[in-house]
Amino acid sequence: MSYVEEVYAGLEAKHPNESEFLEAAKRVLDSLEPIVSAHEEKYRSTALLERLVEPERIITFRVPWVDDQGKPQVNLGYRVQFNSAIGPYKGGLRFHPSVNQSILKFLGFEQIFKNSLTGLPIGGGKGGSDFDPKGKSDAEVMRFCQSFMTELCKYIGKDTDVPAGDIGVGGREIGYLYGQYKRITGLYEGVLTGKGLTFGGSLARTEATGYGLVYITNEVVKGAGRDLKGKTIVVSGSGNVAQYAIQKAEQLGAKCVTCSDSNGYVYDPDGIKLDVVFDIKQGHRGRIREYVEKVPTAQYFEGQKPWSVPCDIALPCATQNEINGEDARTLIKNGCWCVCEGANMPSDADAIDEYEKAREEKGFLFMPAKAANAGGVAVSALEMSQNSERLSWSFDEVDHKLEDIMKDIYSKVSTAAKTYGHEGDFVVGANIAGFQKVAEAMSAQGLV
Ligand code: NDP
Ligand code: 2IT
Repeated sequence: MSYVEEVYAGLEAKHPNESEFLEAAKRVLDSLEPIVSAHEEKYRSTALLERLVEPERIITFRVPWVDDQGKPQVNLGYRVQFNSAIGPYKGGLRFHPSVNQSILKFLGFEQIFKNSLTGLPIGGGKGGSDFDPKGKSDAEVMRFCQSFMTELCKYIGKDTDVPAGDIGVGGREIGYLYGQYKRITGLYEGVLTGKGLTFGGSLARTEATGYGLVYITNEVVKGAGRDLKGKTIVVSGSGNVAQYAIQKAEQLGAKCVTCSDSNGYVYDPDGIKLDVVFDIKQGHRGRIREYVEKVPTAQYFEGQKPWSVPCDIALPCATQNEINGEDARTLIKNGCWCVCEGANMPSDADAIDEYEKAREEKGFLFMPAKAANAGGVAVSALEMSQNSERLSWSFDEVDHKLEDIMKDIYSKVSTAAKTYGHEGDFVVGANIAGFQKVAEAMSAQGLV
């Protein structure tokens, strides 16, 4: 057994029920084989990989709150502080009924390498709750957020752990969380990112993940001698990431023909009209099926995912494991030649095997989440810088920095893949390039 296989076997034995976390860890460990075998003695002698796969700490707590009927409710709250070798823990909070420790460990683990790829000084963390904001009143969401922060505030701070948004946590939730943090601690500090523009938020943070995804997609496409202009794109999701991916793709001359939510997807052959999506999702937190009421030439498919729609490029922007092997085969059969991941781990292991086969056969392009969606956390780190210097930068300044960071990530990922004998394999490239800085910092800091 190789060192990475040993570490994975140990992890599987210790956490047999954490399927999402094991899936993410396996993919990373497998990719690291070329770099680990080159430094095996050093890594083994400091138990580097054994430490890398265990969070520094996990905080779990109950979140009691009262609903609008006066009935007490209890949810679970978590913060996984995974790795602080290169900076304070940084990563989003997810509020969704599916949230559990395995999902947050997978997200926190991915975040370590993603944050390293940005080149900025941020460690890896993730948190959240099984609370479902869907269908709750603003007052209920506020009471929940206040209760969640009453406990979480003991463990976070601008130099220790800086949460942000993720699924189910947007501007509204960050506002309530920030207000409660300030009220309890008395500190007006950059403890959260994704804040409103009137209380320390950064311009372009709202757009950053979607824009960054399209900036790197543009690099991937150009790297293969192609052009984004005139290309047909299939997008899943209709939340923060999907909305701004659609906006930037259109600005760069591509046409996005789908978007979705957990109930179904819409197909608009003329190109998704973003003002309609904004109106539904930002205007009244509605369902995407309403799109066809406003745009009768579009079609709605209840209970389905958009992967059977012919396209050049797919940008999955909803959730983990939303593309399985069969979906990947369908995409490729219908002409898709590029997938860049806006969501975290949207492609399951079988889907990635399909991309890999298609890459060898016909140059299929695949950029995994930890590189492709790093623009959000990168601009979060820029928000932390602005908060520290008590200044705010212009939209263009932040947007240009974001574009440069995404270009730099593309370059790091493709160079690492090539250096370690896997040219064009961006999964290996992203994992190795993200790992290098963290491994060096962990080695330098001793057995901690
Ligand atoms: P939002 O809550 O704004 O939107 C999520 C979207 O995905 C909604 O359309 C939602 O539909 C859909 N969705 C969520 N869960 C499921 C599910 N189980 N099945 C089908 N559809 C689902 O979240 P974001 O846009 O912020 O996040 C989307 C993805 O991007 C996540 O994987 C997140 O981790 C990742 N990401 C987000 C970043 C950010 O800055 N926000 C940064 C990097 C990655 P519905 O409303 O019906 O639930
Ligand atoms: O998955 C992610 O990178 C995020 N949800 C953003 C995290 C952040 O701290 O901005």
